[in-house]
Amino acid sequence: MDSAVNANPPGERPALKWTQPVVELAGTVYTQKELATPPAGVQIALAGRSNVGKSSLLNALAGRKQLAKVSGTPGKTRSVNYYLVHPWEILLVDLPGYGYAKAAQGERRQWGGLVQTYLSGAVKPRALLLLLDIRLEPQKLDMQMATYAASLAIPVEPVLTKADKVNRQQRNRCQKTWEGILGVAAIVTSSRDREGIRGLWERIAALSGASGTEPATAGAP
Ligand SMILES: Nc1nc2c(ncn2[C@@H]2O[C@H](COP(=O)(O)OP(=O)(O)O)[C@@H](O)[C@H]2O)c(=O)[nH]1
Ligand SMILES: [Mg+2]
Repeated sequence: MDSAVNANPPGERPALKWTQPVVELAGTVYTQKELATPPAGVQIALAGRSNVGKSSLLNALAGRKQLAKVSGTPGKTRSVNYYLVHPWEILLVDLPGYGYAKAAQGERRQWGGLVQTYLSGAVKPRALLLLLDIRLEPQKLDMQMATYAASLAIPVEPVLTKADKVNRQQRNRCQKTWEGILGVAAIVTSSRDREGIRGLWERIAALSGASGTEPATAGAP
């Protein structure tokens, strides 16, 4: 047999090259009514307490400074933002942050309505990235969020934020705690240092069924 026809013999796969996905804001919705007809397609949701660093993480993922607004005054965003990821054509769905102590009753009800409508809706996300501040012990609202997603059969992926703010020992302890609670290894990130950002993209790709890599073309750097 002519070996030349065997283009890709075992052990000689082409090297895989990472390409930074491009992220763009595809839409923002403020009401449950608008959420009732969600866009179709593969979706990965992000949730976390207000001020956990969700906007910063989205910006770090996108490699852009101002895709999502980083807030000095937490608790201001009461919307669901859809971010389209190229070239995988999946959506990152940014859910409003919870647990802002000064939020008015009506605001909390609106938050609950949006999150519940989205998560229990017709287009379920493949996974919920649950953002957790690496400096904090598990909070009641985080546990409730995780339990709620699990009750809807949505896999919960713990993503620890602000890793630059703790030492090795604190980081390990937080990782172990969440792995014990959720049974999944937590991804450690820092938007400031960009630690874990590529790893998070790879996790997102795996969860959504996108490969995240493409064969390196000859002569590519
Ligand atoms: N040191 C550090 N600060 C962060 C990091 N991520 C976010 N922050 C800060 O935490 C605050 C809240 O961030 P933001 O992204 O607006 O949080 P959000 O409310 O969850 O969207 C801001 O002051 C950010 O600068 C990080 O990785 N490291
Ligand atoms: Mg934000």
